[in-house]
Amino acid sequence: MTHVSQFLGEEADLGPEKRITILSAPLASSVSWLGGTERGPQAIIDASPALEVFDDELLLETVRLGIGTRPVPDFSALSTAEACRQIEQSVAGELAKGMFPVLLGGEHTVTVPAVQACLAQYPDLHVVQIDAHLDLRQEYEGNENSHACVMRRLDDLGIPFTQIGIRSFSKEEYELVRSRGLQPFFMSRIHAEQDWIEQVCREIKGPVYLTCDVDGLDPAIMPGTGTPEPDGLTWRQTIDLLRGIASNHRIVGMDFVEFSPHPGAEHAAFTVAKLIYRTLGYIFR
Ligand SMILES: [Mn+2]
Repeated sequence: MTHVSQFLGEEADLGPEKRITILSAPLASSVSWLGGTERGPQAIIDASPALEVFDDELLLETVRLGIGTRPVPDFSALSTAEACRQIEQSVAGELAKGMFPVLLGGEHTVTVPAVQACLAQYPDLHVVQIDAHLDLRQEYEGNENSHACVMRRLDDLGIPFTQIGIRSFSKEEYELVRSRGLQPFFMSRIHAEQDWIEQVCREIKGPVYLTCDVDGLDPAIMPGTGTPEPDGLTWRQTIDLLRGIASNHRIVGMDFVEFSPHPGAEHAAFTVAKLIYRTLGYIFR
């Protein structure tokens, strides 16, 4: 199969002056159940030319903002630490050029170096996490850099965060939430409180780094992930949330992680591509 080299394919050329960079981070070193996240970025890029560049909600051609795509690197021979070093450097490089970085994972671990790069530029950064999981473990299977620990590592850096779509966690993680007085947006809370999006927006104080673990979405629309959990966010809930955040706050960088292509569920890659495209439209309109 020949791969597409840029997000949106040839139609990306409709935006000659690039302001947005799609970066790929195909890291897959800490797989919990179903693998394949190393193939995630390319699968999202391959599905993206099927998008209609005229956004059906925003009624504009977001592509004209200028969306560039960097080549997908090969991380298979790198240690996690070296891959993370390269990710931090690439994101920092894009920020220094005034570009808006969109990182495609890969496992969730890639968020840590991307956030570190953004933090250097925006010291009052606030991380918004869409996810089925809290990812607050101190370590998982002996690995502190597991994808199951990513928010704990950001917490170690003292970064404030808001967690949305949560419906799977350990006793240890729940006790940490209780003892620290954290108030994640569990799915039970989202179902019970009609104004949950306003609550999310009120909680955010600084510029936003958005990390979207695609398993936050319901597996019915997002089967392409290693750890599918029932009762996830619908498409409508997800885009309403992202529209709300982008309308009220400045988003300075984002990632879409933990996507893994599964045969027979090709629509999932397209769904991630559309989610990225729609979110860019909300941010830059
Ligand atoms: Mn997750």
